[in-house]
Amino acid sequence: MFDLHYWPTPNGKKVTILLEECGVPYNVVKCNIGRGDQFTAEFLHYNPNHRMPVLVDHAPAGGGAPISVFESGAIMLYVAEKLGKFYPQDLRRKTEVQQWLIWQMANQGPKIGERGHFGRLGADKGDQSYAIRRFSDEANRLYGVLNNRLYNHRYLAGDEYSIADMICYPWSVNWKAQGQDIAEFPYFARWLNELAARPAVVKGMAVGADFAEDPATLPQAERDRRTAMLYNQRARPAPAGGLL
Ligand SMILES: N[C@@H](CCC(=O)N[C@@H](CS)C(=O)NCC(=O)O)C(=O)O
Repeated sequence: MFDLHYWPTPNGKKVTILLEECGVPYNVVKCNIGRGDQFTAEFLHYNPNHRMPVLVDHAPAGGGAPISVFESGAIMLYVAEKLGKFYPQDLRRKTEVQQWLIWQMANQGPKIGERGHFGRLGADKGDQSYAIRRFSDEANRLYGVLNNRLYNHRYLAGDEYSIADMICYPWSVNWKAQGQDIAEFPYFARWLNELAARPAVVKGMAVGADFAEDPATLPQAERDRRTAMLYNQRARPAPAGGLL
């Protein structure tokens, strides 16, 4: 059985899509990143990078203690390899999947994430026009990369639907909020529509839809605490007594 430490964001939904596609049971452990659950001692033990998702496999291949995995890309590879699904193992097809999966982790996620960050900032944080233009352009470039790949391939890794598609999908659905015009990317639109119609994608995207909190219901002191915690994060000090 898998435990998935999860909050309904694009990085979390990559994994729920895969688990739904595989049809395996899993237990969602709420990791409320607005409240700061990613900084608890238990969570930091799983992920020193204090970011969700984290997967804990209580029945790893070969037995023994549970295995925990952080970084959504590593989780996708772990699950797909364990279950032997959506991740072909012959050299050429495996390499195609890996390069598109790592493309997502190194490009689409970070750049579109920054587009969202600067786009959400209020006027009290100063003029964000350069940052918004910079990351809107990057998002546009990346949609173009997807579009050009999908021009003559049905799926990102070729003819077969794989974890490369699943990892990109949740970061692709909000093109409008990212200032993009989907009419510019017809091959991407064909792929997006096909994935959107898959029942497991619909189910995976909906996990945690009822988790949302209305910040307006929180006391002002708690809202201030959350803002201070989420913005301007800097290095956490290492405990004393380590290897020097
Ligand atoms: N590269 C990481 C990114 C994970 C990540 O950024 N998670 C966000 C939510 S989408 C998070 O936990 N944020 C908590 C915070 O900002 O403190 C992955 O793909 O797993």
